[in-house]
Amino acid sequence: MYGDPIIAIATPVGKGAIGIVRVSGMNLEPWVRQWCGRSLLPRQAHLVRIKNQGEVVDEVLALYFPHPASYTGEDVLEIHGHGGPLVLKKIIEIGFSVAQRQNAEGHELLPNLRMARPGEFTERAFLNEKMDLLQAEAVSEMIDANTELALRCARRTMDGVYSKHIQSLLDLLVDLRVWVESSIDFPEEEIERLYEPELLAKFAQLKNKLADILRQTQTGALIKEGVRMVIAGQPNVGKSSLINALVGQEVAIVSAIPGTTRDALHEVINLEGIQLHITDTAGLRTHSDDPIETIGMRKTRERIGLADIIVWVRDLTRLNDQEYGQLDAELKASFPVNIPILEVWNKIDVVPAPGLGTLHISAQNHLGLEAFKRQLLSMVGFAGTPQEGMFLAQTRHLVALQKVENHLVIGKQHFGHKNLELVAEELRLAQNQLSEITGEFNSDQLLGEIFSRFCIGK
Ligand SMILES: Nc1nc2c(ncn2[C@@H]2O[C@H](COP(=O)(O)OP(=O)(O)OP(=O)(O)O)[C@@H](O)[C@H]2O)c(=O)[nH]1
Ligand SMILES: [Mg+2]
Repeated sequence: MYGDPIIAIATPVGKGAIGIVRVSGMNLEPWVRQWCGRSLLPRQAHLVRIKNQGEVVDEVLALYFPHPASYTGEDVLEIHGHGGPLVLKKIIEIGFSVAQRQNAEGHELLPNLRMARPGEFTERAFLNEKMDLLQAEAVSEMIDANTELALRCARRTMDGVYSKHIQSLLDLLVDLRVWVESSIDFPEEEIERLYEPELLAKFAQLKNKLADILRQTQTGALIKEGVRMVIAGQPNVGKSSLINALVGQEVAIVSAIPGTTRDALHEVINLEGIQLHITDTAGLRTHSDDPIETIGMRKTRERIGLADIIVWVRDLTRLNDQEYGQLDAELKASFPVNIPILEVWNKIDVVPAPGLGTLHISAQNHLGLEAFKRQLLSMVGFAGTPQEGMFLAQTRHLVALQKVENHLVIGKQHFGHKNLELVAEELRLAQNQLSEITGEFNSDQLLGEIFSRFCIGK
C-alpha cells in the first residue's frame, strides 16, 4: 500500500553538524535526479550540490534506496545536509519546487508531495509489512528510552522477540479454534469421548502460555512506562526524609515541624532499569485551619488518585499513640481500593522493630532501604532481575492480553456447559485481541493513536 510522497526533516529541531531530510514515496527517481542534479546509484553515498536557480544552497550527501529494499518499503531518499534549520528548510523548499516541474509528457515530476505527519515513515513501514505493530512501536520506544534496560528491551522488541511470543500464543489459539470449530457438529457423547481430553489439554496449555506472557508483558510495560509512586502519611512521619534517601540528595526540606511539606514534589530515579517517579506529599490529617495546608492535602489526594502504588509511611515513635493509630487506619481506608499500598514503619533507629511483619526503615539513617525497594518492585509486578529475552511492552498490550484471558475463561465456562458455538465465539474474540497487538487486525483509529506519538521524520 503506497501513499502520497512525504518529506520531513528527520533530525531534531535546532542547530547541529548534520541535518537529515527524508523522503518516501513511489517513483521518486526522475524527481531525485532533477533535485540532486544527477542520478543516484542505489544505497551509495553521493556528494551532491543542491542548487536554487543555479546558486548552490548546500553541499550534501544523498542516499537513495529504491523500493522495496528501504525502511518504508517505498523509494526513500535521504539528504544529509548541514544542520541549520534554515538550510534544511531551503532544501525542502527546492524539493517542492522541483516536484512541480513538468516532465516530457507535461506531468508534474512528483505530484502530491507533502510534509509527513509524526511517525508516518514508520507507519508506512508497518503498512508495507516491513515490520509488525510491536516492532514499529519499539522504534519510538528506542528513541524515547531513558534507561539502558529500556533501550536493550526496545532493541529486542524491534528484533521481533515479543512478536514471536505473541505468535506462539496465536498458534496455540488457532489450533484450539480448529478443534472446537470442527467438533461443533458432532453429537455430545462423541465430543466427550473423542475430543474432551484433547480440548481440555489445549485449553490448559494456552492458559499457561498466556500467564507466562502476561507476566513478561507486565514487566515490559513497567520498563517502558515506569512506576508512579506516591509517598503519603500523617505529618512528620518522615516522608520527605524518604524521598531524600531514595534520590540520594536533599531535594525536600526536612524539619521537626509537622506540616513542613506543603506542595507535592516530584523526582525520578532509576530502580533496576525502571523509572520510578516519586512524589513526596504534604502530610494528611482529617482537618486543618490553615488554608495552604488544606490545599496541600487536596493535592496529596489528587496525586494518590494517579499513583501506581502508595507508600504509606508510619511513625514508630508513635506506635502506642492511639489517636495516631486510629487516624492512620481511617486515612488508609479512604484511598482508592484498586491502588496497592506499601506500608512502611519509619524511625527504626530510635524504636526497635516490634516484629509486626511489615517493613521497617530509617529514612534518616538509610536503613532497610534495600528491602523496601525489593518489596516495591515485587508489588508493582516486576519479575525479578532483568533477564535476557525481556522485551518492552505497553499498557495497550497488557489490556489486550487481559481481554484474551477473559475470553478464555468465559470460553472454558461455555465448554463446561457443552456449548461449543459460544466457545468458538469467545476464541474468535480472543484471537482478534491478539491480532490487534501485532497489528494484523486493527482499526485506523488505533493506528492513528500509535503513530501520532512518534516524532516527525520517523
Ligand atoms: N530518628 C529518626 N528521625 C527521622 C527519621 N526520618 C525522619 N525523621 C525526623 O522526623 C522529622 C520529620 O521528618 P520529615 O521527613 O520532614 O517528615 P514528613 O513526613 O515529610 O513531614 P511533613 O512534611 O511535615 O508532613 C524530622 O525531624 C526528621 O529528622 C528517621 O528515620 N529516624
Ligand atoms: Mg515533608
